[in-house]
Amino acid sequence: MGSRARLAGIALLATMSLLTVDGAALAAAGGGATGDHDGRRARFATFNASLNRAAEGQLIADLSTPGNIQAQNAAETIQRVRPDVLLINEFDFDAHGEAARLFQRNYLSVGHNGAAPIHYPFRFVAPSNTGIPSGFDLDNNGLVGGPNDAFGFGAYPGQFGMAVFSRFPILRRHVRTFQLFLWKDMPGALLPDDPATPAPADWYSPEELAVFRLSSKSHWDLPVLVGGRVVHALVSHPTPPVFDGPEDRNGTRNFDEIRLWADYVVPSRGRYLYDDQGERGGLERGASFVIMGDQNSDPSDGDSVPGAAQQLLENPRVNTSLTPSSPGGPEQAALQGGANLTHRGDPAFDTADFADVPGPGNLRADYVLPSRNLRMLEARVFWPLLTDPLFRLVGVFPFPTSDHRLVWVDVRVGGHRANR
Ligand SMILES: [Ca+2]
Ligand SMILES: [Ca+2]
Ligand SMILES: [Ca+2]
Repeated sequence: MGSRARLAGIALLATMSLLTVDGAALAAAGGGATGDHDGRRARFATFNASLNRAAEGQLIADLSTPGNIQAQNAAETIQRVRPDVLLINEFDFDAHGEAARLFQRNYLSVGHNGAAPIHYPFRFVAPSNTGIPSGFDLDNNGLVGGPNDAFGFGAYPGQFGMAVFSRFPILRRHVRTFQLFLWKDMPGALLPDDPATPAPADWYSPEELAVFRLSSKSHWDLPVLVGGRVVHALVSHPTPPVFDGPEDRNGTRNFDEIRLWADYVVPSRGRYLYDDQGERGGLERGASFVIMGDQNSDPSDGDSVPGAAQQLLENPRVNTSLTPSSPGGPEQAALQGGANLTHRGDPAFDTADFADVPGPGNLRADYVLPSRNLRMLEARVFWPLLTDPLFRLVGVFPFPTSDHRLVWVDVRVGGHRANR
């Protein structure tokens, strides 16, 4: 019997044995949440905070003291929004979770510019495919080695990784990770083609496909206990669809990395998936989830494979009754011009400030997408107007914090009929 089957009963068990799990931490989790009195309102957020560094160990060094300005800005952004469950993308991985611990201690636990400190009793980090040498010439430049030949783009193992911070308990024994799932094992995978040869789908050799991992970082299913109910945080960071050639190896991979969660949440489609522990299949029917992360795909603009983001946005199990928006997105699109002037998407939904001339312009790249059985209460992108004192936290290029904006959604877990 797999861990997923056992998870069905976990909410009741956890309610019965709250204090035996981790009494102090659970009290903090319930007491500090944005939560209404029954603890079932929860704020889920995704933030590509650009807490990556060029050299291994540098992020730990930067976070070891409280003086790093960019990390202060990221922490203040989080303190202003006060998420209950937060995914940080581009947070360099280390095996002992040292960077995440230091970010909590030296940055989140310290108030910045009048914002209150914020404490997350629960954290999760795990290995990322970025920077792990594949041993193959994946970019076909005639050499083996370097960031482009790693299982995911990166200069050292774990660069551009992920970290989750939570005020609610993460059910660690029921976490599923998909770091090792092979791209070739996805039925109908969009395997890239070398246009210089007549054979189809042959950019990667059979030997390369035998080891090629779909996830450029990892995909994690983290069951979080909110008000006695389990909500699965489904987090990832698909590769940017650019930085390649006519074979579009990154665009096709981006599409299928997004597809992993799109299939995972639909029971009839997710049977082919296997996690890093060898367990097969996707989410059980009726489970609640929130898909979070920088998907590197805008539904209408930019360079991803058409339909990539729609796999989630038009998914029968995903709740899109509200779309996170900001006042700053339209203001900056108008001020920055360039590619933004020809975009089809509403700039109020933009979450990333990319180059405009030349460049893709500002895009909707970062998503927080609850399941339909969670009621969406509010949805925002943290992108203040130029006149707002907090604009200093987002700024303009070169950015004081990140080229991405924090995106958050409030949901109500249980107790109400879900919206459709
Ligand atoms: Ca190479
Ligand atoms: Ca070919
Ligand atoms: Ca821009």
